[in-house]
Amino acid sequence: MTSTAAAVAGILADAGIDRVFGLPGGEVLVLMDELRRAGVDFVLMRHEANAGLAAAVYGKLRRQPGVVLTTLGPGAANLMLPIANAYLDLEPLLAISAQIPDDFPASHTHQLLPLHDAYRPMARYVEKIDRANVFDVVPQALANCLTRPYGVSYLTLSAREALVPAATGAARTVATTDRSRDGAGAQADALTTALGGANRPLVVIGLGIDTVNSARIRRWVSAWNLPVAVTPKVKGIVDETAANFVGVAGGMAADGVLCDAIAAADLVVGFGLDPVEIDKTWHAERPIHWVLEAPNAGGVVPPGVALVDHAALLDALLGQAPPRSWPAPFKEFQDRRARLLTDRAEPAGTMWPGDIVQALASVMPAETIVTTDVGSHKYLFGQYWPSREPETFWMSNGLSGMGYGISAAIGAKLARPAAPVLAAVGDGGFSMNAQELETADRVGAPFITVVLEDGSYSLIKISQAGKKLPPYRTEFGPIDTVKMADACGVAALRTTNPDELASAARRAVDERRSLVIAVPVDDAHYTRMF
Ligand SMILES: Cc1ncc(C[n+]2csc(CCOP(=O)(O)OP(=O)(O)O)c2C)c(N)n1
Repeated sequence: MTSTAAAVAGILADAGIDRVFGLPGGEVLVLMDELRRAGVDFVLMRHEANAGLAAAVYGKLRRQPGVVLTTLGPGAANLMLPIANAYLDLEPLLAISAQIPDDFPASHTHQLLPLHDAYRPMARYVEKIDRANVFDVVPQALANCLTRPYGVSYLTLSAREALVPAATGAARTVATTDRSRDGAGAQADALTTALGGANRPLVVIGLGIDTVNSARIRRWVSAWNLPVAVTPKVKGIVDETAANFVGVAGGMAADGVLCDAIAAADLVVGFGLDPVEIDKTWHAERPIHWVLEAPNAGGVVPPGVALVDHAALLDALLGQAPPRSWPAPFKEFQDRRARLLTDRAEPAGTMWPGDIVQALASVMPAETIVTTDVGSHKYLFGQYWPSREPETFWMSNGLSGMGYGISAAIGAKLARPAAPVLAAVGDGGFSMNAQELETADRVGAPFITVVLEDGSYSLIKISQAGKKLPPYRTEFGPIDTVKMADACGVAALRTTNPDELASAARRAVDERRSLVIAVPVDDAHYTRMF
């Protein structure tokens, strides 16, 4: 007889899930053991939120749901951040937690939380697994995560039900939504006509593009020499070192320049553009020629827009000659953007933030996966890290939740063991989950962490000053980054010398080992770039 827990484990293993991330409690031990027996590794982390964030990145890179498993009550409550993140950052996440069995006495309220009610608004599929429904519910949950836009499924399984024999059956086959191939030719013609009438067109590529179409969209924007911008979460979909790259739109450094460029465009093509990444309202205030393959976050499709298969549309465009040429209409904005990085203030005892990006970019291979946490450093790396390959840049931007950088680095390194991984984090975010450095080493996921030390929640401090409020409680005392890394068993150094930063990072890549590099920065310098 197969227990319900064994059935869950078998379905996940058959679906190609080889790792589940989490932190256990007594109520999930049986399921964990069944996962082990099914050949699914349990990646033991030090906080459920970090486990969920890592799982989602791992899953998205492998084009399957990331799976996180927690106990009931507090462990399940700690899933709020990764579920919210996967919901707004469109990452495929299957979260499973334990729950109090239904037949416990009503007076048993210990650790009882309304988990389904808590997560239903963000998860598109929420169910309680039981012996009778397991072969239906688990495949449905997996398929829902991969239905675009990617998202969250949430399942509970009580420790009691886990042990009960499952009803006999086989896992149901559930298809994810297919893309309509209709209308690609007509939409290609409409876009060509619109471009033919534009002097300053700007293609803004967003989170709604599938990276399988990276080669096609690169060919198109380069063959037609179209000016192109991207939103942060699709950095690398086009080569950001190419001459037609205008910048990263969506609240990063130099946002004023990008907003000015968008305002100066006489045609904005929103290619998979999802406003979930945009913190201003230009997406609603100016006409956009939408080219969407799937609904945007929250299931939104702009009025009158028909979804279209991007591959078919790009193939149709590639079969045509460009309707005209556009000789660098955004050069002035590209120059302004570049100057903000290089017009350096003279740092005293710190490193110019722009030097950090440039030093690291000069030595890290193009296939390096960069993750960031949330704060000023995200704005810096989001705008200026020169992403060259798809799926090589990961940040929380729909939610913008701190704690992402190190967790995402673990998920990314496990998914792409051959690629160097670099996490750029602030000292505030680092102190939220630096303990996962021990996890990374233990599970064989070494990466480089660069901690930009400014002794403050600098993005918030800058915002405080911008609102003309007095500085108040946005600075914190020092925690020695080097000692924290050392305590987790990871080598570390501190430097304000760009050459030393670059050579230390390169050595760690060559030696395939973890390294933490603390870099003192002056938070006032960020304001020159924002
Ligand atoms: C979980 C969470 N809490 C609070 C915030 C608000 N917030 C955004 S940026 C930021 C400052 C981050 O400080 P740090 O990690 O040191 O990075 P820095 O801004 O200094 O680069 C804060 C508190 C958030 N985005 N996420």
